[in-house]
Amino acid sequence: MAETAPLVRCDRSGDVARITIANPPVNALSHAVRSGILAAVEAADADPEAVAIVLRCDGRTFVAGADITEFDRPAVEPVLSTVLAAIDACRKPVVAAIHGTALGGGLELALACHWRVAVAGARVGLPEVKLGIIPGGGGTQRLPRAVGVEKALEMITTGEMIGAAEAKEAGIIDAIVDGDLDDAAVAFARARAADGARPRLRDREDRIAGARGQDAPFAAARAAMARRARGRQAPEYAIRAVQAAVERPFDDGIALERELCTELKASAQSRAQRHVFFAEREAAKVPGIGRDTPVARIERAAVIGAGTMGGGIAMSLAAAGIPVVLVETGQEALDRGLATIRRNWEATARRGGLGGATVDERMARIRPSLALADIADADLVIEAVFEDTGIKKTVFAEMDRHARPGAILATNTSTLDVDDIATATARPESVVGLHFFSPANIMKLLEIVRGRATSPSVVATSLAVAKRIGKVPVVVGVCDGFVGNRMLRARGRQAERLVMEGALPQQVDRVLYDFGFPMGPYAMGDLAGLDIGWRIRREKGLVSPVADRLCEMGRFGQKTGAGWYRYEAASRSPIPDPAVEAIILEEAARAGIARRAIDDGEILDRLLLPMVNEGARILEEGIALRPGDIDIVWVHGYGWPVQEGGPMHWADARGLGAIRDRLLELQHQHGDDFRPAALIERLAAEGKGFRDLPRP
Ligand code: T1G
Repeated sequence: MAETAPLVRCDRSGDVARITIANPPVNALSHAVRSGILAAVEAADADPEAVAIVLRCDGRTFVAGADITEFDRPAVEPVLSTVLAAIDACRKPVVAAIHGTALGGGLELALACHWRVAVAGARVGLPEVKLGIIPGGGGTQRLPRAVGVEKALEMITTGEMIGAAEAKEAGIIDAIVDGDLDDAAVAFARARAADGARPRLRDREDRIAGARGQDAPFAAARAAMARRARGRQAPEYAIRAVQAAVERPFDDGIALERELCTELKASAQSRAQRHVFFAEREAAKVPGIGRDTPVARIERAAVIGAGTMGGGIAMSLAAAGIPVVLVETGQEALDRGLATIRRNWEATARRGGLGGATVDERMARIRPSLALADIADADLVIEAVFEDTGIKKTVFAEMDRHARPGAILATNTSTLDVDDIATATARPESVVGLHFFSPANIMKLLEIVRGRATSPSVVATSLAVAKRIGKVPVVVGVCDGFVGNRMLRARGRQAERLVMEGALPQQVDRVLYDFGFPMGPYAMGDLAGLDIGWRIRREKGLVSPVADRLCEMGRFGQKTGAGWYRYEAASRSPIPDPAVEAIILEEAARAGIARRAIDDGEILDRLLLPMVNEGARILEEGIALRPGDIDIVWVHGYGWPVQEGGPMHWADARGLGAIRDRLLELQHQHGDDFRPAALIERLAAEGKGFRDLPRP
């Protein structure tokens, strides 16, 4: 059997010991790696020929953290803090040589070293809160001692990484090296051996002493997290751990940190967030799309339609460095689209979010045009015109005529039949749906809608483009509404029934807000504009009594100052409107409905269970490959709270037996909208969950 390469090895560069971690793909700190580092540190420290130690990694990155796959198992010694204590005890200077992303336990490993050097492109962070936990390897105790309390609180409670220059400025990185990192780290270590310095962050007090007895920085962090991470436990636990770093001796703080991290690791929120972490990555793995599937080079793109969606899509492409031709039919619409793009980037620039680029540099990547012929050089053409099949087919016929052979022709449709649109071209194998979510330059979800004829290469290229422009892709099949909007409609039907039967918009919205959504269906409708749904209903001959009356009154939502709610000048805060309640009462009476008080629990079940039910049918029909894909659609496309893991994970956590029983109850009370999907019946009967479905 082939000898497996050691996960950790130790060699010498002259009089400097080098410990190398080689655990692809991200050098995660598995038990074997931790054991290897411990042995290597002890050996190097005992080596009489070695005057210093460099800790480095093979591959594309320094250690990116603990091995998350080990979290569901009991911790096995040596745990990370045991390894870090051995580094603490080293008599020789230990230098961490950082490239790629030193994250979580990786940064904690580096912080336990005496010195840290990095290449300019390196990034560091403590992203544990994104997994529903807090740093468990001393990060909450050492980082404040390196960068001060405020910066440490910001980094730990947000989980965001920072670049090497910022990290040096803050006090994490001691030197940014040019040229070969290894050579530089060895030379740096040798120099430190000569000057005898062995600074340990655990011994430093200067950056935290000023915060002793102060509540302000912690109160400010709590206020920030109340807005940014509403309902999540981990940020609060992180603040407590950092507060302990200030108020308690180092080892007491370490003990509290470990206690809090261990508690969170076992929490439902962390299980949900770890599920989302892996589901995001799983969603990009599509059967039949492998490393050998050709991925086309996308060097130039074109977007047809400079409206809200087209403009946002053009921004996403341009921000990723892909030049875009933005095509409109009229100068006024084109100018309006460009002005909106510029305004958005100016706002981003004011927040320092353009990553060093200027607004003009970004705008220069978008070439406006009134001629569809200008898409001729594009490798990817994305249509974002009016949501009407006829119009889209006309545009696709023109795209087919002007686009170069081999170009991908994508539609941003949010519900329409991609297979039907593809019939307008002579190249259906090149047609795909790229369903962006508004605002397209912000929302991370991208539903890649695979038509019957869509080629594997077009799917593979769409996945690559999604990653390149910072989107989270989910490949879905063709049906009305694909995955997200099809489930949203199921929820919307119940929201409307609940308001007719006795609830009010503000109660329905509050129930979902309290569950963790950024807003409920009524506030969301007012934000998006009620006229959109109204047009679709009229085209399909559908009626929504209250919503139709609001639209007939010109109440389209925020853009008209009133919709389901009213809005005072320049405010976006929804204000319940008695006029709307009066309309609801009238329409309920007209429909012969005896209204009743409806409790929050029934509202939540009647909103979320039909979504789970529809999700089960989507899986039965093969429109989604896995339940985790559906979870990713809802977390990244509709604001499902990440600490609840997505609708299918949430249903599994509640138990499909209980879900089935509740659906049957609701079916008995409210009709066949709640008839359990066959898949739920089967899994519940087998005592299983969606997570037990075979992986595609
Ligand atoms: N553990 C296990 N597997 C991991 C992993 C990890 N920490 N990080 C990545 N992977 C897998 C991932 O599932 C994928 O697998 C492959 O590596 C490539 O990842 C003690 C307790 C480092 C920025 O949260 O943010 O340390 O799909 O596709 O886009 O206090 O991975 O190939 O089978 O994401 O180049 C803290 C999580 C852990 C970092 C690279 N660390 N990782 O992104 O590749 S908790 C994190 C990332 C902790 C300590 C605590 C990213 C990345 P597969 P990828 P990428």
